[in-house]
Amino acid sequence: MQDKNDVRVYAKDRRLYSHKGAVPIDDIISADGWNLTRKLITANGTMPGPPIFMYQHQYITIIVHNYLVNESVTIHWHGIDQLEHPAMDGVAYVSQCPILPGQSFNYTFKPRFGGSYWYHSHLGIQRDMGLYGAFIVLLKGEPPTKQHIILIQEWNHMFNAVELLNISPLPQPHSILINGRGQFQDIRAPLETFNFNKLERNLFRLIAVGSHSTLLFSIPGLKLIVSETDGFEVQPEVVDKIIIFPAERYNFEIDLSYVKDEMYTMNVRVLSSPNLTFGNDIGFAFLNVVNYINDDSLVSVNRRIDKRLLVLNCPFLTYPKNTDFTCIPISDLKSKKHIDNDAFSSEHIPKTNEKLLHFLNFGFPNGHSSINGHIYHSPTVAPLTQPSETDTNCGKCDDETTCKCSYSLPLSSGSEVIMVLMVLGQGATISHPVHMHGHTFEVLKMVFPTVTNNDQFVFTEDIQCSEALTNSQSQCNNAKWKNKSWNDFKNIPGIKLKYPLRKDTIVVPYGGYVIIRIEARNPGVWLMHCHIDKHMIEGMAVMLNESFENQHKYVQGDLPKCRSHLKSNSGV
Ligand SMILES: [Cu+2]
Repeated sequence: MQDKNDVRVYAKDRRLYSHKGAVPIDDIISADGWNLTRKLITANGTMPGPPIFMYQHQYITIIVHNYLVNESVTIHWHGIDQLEHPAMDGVAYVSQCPILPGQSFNYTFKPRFGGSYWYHSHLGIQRDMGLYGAFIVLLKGEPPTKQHIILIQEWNHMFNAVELLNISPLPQPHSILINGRGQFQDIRAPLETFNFNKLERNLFRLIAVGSHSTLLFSIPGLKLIVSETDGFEVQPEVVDKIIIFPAERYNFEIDLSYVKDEMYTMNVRVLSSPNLTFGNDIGFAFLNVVNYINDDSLVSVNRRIDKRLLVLNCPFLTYPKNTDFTCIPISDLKSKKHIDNDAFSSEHIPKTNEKLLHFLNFGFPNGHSSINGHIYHSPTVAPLTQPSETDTNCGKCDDETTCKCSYSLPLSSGSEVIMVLMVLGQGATISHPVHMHGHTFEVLKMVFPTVTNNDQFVFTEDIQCSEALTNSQSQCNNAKWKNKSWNDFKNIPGIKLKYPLRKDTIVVPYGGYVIIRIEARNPGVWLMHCHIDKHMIEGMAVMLNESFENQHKYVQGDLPKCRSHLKSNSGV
């Protein structure tokens, strides 16, 4: 560590010092206290960047100035669906051209739903270098609430995060940071402390901002009442631990009946895919209870009666190699209220009778990071603003052949779109956290692999990958339902059309699938991708080209254009 004048700083007893004496901990990005430096890219000089708070239904303008000398940048507002504002989505070479060094970009948009969101760079691997922060949309009329933002991420000591792209498999992190602070081994670096006042309403907003690790979060001794995920309220669920995949968010309150007058720790550990085996906790923060009162009447909701530990969001139903975890799949959560799809749609884009069904398989057929065998190749223009210059030809891909191209799925205006997201076939290795831009989607059903007594995963057989090959032999690039009647999703047993969960990032279980639904009534080009940075950069992405004929109505004409220049001007 070093200060702004390059003076060496070290951590001791949760404080920071240089040879001149004590250093204010807010002046230094101390991370996990490790002695050497790392290259960071930050917003306004801090990691995390400054939190942004606003109320729903307000317009917000954020002007991003790129003061970097060597790098372009964009900022994505993760979870904001940018209805009728597709050019504000902040995805380089999809919704806009990168902001070049010295240039600026005005992001103006209007979030409609209160909730926990976050912002991050959507170019290269800058998010892993520190370019992220919380983006909180408050509900109008919300009771006074103490807001606690918990940004968690894994932390590695390589000087430049770009090195992550050259390492396979991805390395185990050295530590986990909570709001930019953690501890490496026995270095007692400063940690984040949350002051919990029992006399106030306290809302915790857990946001996974890391690059690739699946994390297990808990506050030992306390029960967490989960009330929201990805910006949408759910019927409260009391759990002991939350599994959180990159880019997911969970809001929770603490069941007050368990709170004693003491200092608690928040603990985070890494789960190794696909079995989610774990080692010790390597991420920590303090929860300091103030204004303690002893009141046994403070039980907030009915709890499941279970002596085992309740773990939310397992990508399977039975936890392998573990006897005291009871899994609560995320699909067990129900939305708190029914929200009609019209609320997520442009009123200018009428619903049609067209129904689309897409199977999307996330994996590594023949080792290639891809969706349906399409290794995503980023265009060198922004397809939203330069559609005629975008080449989305994927003609060389077929059922059992991977190819590299700018994979794009047309979603016709007003159609109802069912997607079956899956991890099957010969390229299935782990579960993938999949994020859709431009929408939140309804989660209609999740199907998990069966975990046998000796911890083998038996994959679902609901889906047929190929006519000629078995599912495990096939790349599964062109899947279909085994039972043809399921092509009408209403015939699928267990489909949840009442109070379905709404999310923008969901784990697609290794050996299973997720059925989601959207209506194609938000014109734009929206990226859908695995939120493990390395997987996305290597090709696990697809553009949703939604309501193409209407896109130009929502794209201002004066947005910058970008392209390569390859022709010779000299006529040679
Ligand atoms: Cu992935």
